[in-house]
Amino acid sequence: MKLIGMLDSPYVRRVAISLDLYGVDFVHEPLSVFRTFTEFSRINPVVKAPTLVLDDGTVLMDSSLILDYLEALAPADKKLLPQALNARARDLQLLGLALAACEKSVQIVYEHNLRPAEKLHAPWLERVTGQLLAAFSRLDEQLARGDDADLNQASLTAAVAWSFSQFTVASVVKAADFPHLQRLAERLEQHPAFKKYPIE
Ligand SMILES: N[C@@H](CCC(=O)N[C@@H](CS)C(=O)NCC(=O)O)C(=O)O
Repeated sequence: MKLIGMLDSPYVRRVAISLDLYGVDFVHEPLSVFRTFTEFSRINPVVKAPTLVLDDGTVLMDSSLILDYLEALAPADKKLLPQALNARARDLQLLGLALAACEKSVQIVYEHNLRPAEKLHAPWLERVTGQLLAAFSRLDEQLARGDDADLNQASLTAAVAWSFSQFTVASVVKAADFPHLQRLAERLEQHPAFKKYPIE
């Protein structure tokens, strides 16, 4: 398998860390959706990171769809989502919040980096910032019930989303306001799978 995309994408990073935890052999090709657009488009014409190319040539995209495939592939003792319905619903709730936080962080980054300064749209930025803070607030509240959570898909994605926000939009997302997320990420960033696939 080949994972295409750079680790400065939280979506690519959650897939890379998950692949490592599942124990799946893969090659990482850190192509940029911006700087190496043409090379990326030869693998996936839609140019979305992450892209996962399976050994039979099937091209998957969207981190959650890729992880759906990998979770199905994983043996019972390596699965990262709970099988029990209640526990699964709780983890999917956390994942929804973490992924919304990733999306809103990325939108803020794109608004600042891809648009000419005079074309920044303040009401849009304000809306997205409010959504981002709402997602992290709910996530932090949920984690308050147990930020000693095991390493699983929900906790790893929450930590990846948090670290990404601190890497890109820390002036908007103040670490002191989200102590449980900060603690969770500090702990999981020490795990070998996180260290192997750092934000860069
Ligand atoms: N929902 C998607 C989001 C992926 C995404 O937006 N990735 C960004 C990089 S962080 C990307 O491909 N950007 C290029 C583009 O959208 O044109 C996922 O979970 O994989």
